[in-house]
Parts: sequence; structure tokens; C-alpha cells
Amino acid sequence: MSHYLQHLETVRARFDEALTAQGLRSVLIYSGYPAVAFLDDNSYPFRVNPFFKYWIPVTESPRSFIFYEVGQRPRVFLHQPRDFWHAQPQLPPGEWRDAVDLTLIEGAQAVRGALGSDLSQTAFIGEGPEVIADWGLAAVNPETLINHLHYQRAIKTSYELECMRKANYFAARSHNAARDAFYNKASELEIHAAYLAAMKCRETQLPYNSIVGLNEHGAILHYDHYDVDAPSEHRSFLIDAGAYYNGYCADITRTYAAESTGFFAELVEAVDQAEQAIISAVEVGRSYYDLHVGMHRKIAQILKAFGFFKIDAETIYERGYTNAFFPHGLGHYIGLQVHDVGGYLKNAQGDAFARDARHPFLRLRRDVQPGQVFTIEPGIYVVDQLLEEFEGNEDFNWQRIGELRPYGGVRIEDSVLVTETGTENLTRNAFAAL
Ligand SMILES: [Mn+2]
Repeated sequence: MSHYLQHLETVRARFDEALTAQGLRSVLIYSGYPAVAFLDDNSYPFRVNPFFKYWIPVTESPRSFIFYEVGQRPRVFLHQPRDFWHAQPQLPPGEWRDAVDLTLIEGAQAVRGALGSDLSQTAFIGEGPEVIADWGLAAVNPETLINHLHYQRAIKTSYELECMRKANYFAARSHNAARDAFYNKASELEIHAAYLAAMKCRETQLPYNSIVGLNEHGAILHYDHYDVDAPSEHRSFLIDAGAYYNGYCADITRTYAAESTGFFAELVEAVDQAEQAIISAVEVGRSYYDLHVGMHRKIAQILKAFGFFKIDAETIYERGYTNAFFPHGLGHYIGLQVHDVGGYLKNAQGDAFARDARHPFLRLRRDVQPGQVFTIEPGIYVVDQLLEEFEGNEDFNWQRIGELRPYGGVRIEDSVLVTETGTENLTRNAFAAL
């Protein structure tokens, strides 16, 4: 059986389990629809409901439905309006077409007619059209059902891994194009365009807005402005950019120094080494929180080694100073969504981990298990807003911190699959395969 057909069997089994646990018989999943700007007739880019693309690799069909009843063949209702204004969406070829019952529809009422009158044991998942309000559905987006499905989604199928390996391959190829543009002294906008050109896509077809930061801009964590003009000097380049394949995401960050030697090049190398060391420490049963804390201790050692502090590494960590340089979490699940779901769920019943007071931005608390894919993305930045509260603090070597400021910062991010015996680095393997 192919990877996709095995995947479909797993998705069916997961829905069977989750629906039965809720006393439901079936689910109706809506792909969604593009939102329209206020007082306007132009829509924002369409983002498909992740549960829709979980079943079939169809990401560009708004106003479509999947109906699944426990133990039955999935039924897909694809919206194909008779409309001469727009190009008709092309149905992606593939095995999915033979694995489902496929019906083309022009409106939601056709689905209502096909499903019959009794939907009292059917849950609806999606941003629903208003028309479903009187369909007599058991529930709309019931939290307990969604928690159950989110919990299961942390373990990837072999089909999902194939998609994510390909997404990483395409993202890595574009990353190299962006890197080359940086060394050719391009502007941020030109580097962004080089990334898209290598991907052969428009920016709305990426899973998130690429972060393309030259020099100081590397310190702005969600920098998604692109300067049109190149700076007078190219010192450093931080790029956080991804790709989709069949709706599955890649999320990669790399940082480059313009000079191959010197202080900033060494800092990039140190963060890269620390990232790989933490990946080596990933093992089944360990908590991701432990890895996050382990990374803070490594960041403290780097901050000490590079002279940013006058105190020892242990004290840097104990006094909480690493949070000012590495303010975000170590990483997150990745899959159908860039920041994939279920990272705070303890079990399929929906019990959740509490947010940690010291590390509130960590997106993942679960223990490491085979089949999970998560990112590992440490960073060190000069974020003045975070340093303000330590102004005048003699533990800090402010002169040395001032030397890093013109470079912004460093982040290195890979996606890692947990296996029974260790890890597979989807991102580094993709770069190596280019
Ligand atoms: Mn990430």
C-alpha cells in the first residue's frame, strides 16, 4: 500500500477513535473560504482548513466539504462553480481521487441534499458558511473532539514525513538562492524575490511571511518588512523562510556572516554547534521543556565565551539573563501548520500542561516520542527593548553587546523527526541533497 493510502487509513482510524469517544457518528469538514476586505470585493489569500488537507492533498478548493462517517468511505464535495470570471481550480491528480467518493458541487445546499436530513450525530469542523446554522448538526468545532484530533496529529505518518522532506528540500534550495543574493549585496526585497523565484511561487503560497533581515534587522524577531534599497554595508543576514508541499510545511532559519572570519562568523558557528548538540540530546521520553532549559544553559555558555558578561555562565542562567538574548521558545511541532497543534496537550482527553512562568513563550511541553517532528531553533539577539530593564547592570559587558548590535542576531532552525533510536534532521538532509 502506498504511503498516502496508509496515511488515509491512519486518519480514518484516528477519526473513528475520536468521534466514537465523543459519541458521534460522523464529521463534516469545510475547507473554508477567502475572507473579503472591508467594504471591498477583493479577498485575502485563502488558507485551507488544516483538517481538510489532512485527508486529501487539496489546498486550493474553497467552499468544499469532506464528510466522513465512522467505518465508511470518505465523501468529498469539491466546489466547482460555473463561473467564467475565474480560472477553475485544477484538481490535483493522485491516488486520493480513487480513495474517496468525489462529487463536484456548485453550492453548499447540494451537500445538505446528499447527506440526508439527520445530521444530529455529525460534528462540523471549519469556519462554516452561515447556511449550516439550520442543518441540525450535533456541534460546531467541539473543543473536546478537536483536542483529541490535535493530540493525535503530533505523530506523523510516513506520507506526512515524505511531504515534509520534500517541503524542506524546496525550502533549502530557495535558502541557497537567498544566501547567494546576500553575498551579491542585494536588498532585502531582492533577496525575498530571489527566494520566491527559486521556489517558483508567489509569496501567498508560502506557509508564513519570510523574515529577511540584513544587519540590525536580524534582531527583530518577526521582521517581515523588506527594505527596497540595499544597505551601504552587508554585515549579516538572517533568513527564516519555509515552503509547502501538499499542504505540509517547512520552516528553516539560517544566519550568514558577510566575513568568513571574525567575531560574528564565530558567533554563528557557536549557535550552530549548540543547536546540533541539543538535537543530539533528543531522546524518546525526554521532555521538550528539558531541551529548552538545556539550550538556555548553552546560550549562557556562549554569552560568557564571547564576553557579553563579566560573570560565569551558571550565574548568567540563574539570574535569568539568557531570556533577554534568547526570548522565544526552543521550537514547536510542525506539520500541516507551521506551528503545529497539540504541543500543550497531555492526552487525547484534552488535559493540558500549564504555561511556565519562566518560559511563557515555549510552544511545546510534551515528552519526546517517535514520529514527532519539531523544530530546534536557538537564537541570540540584541533586542534593546529587552535589555532596557538591565540598564546599568554591571554583570553585563555593555561595550561587547554594543559590538553585536550592528549584526542584529543569530538564529539557526532545523526540523527534526524523532525516531526509535535518535533523530532524522529533515532540514540538514535537505541541504545535503541539493
Ligand atoms: Mn519555527
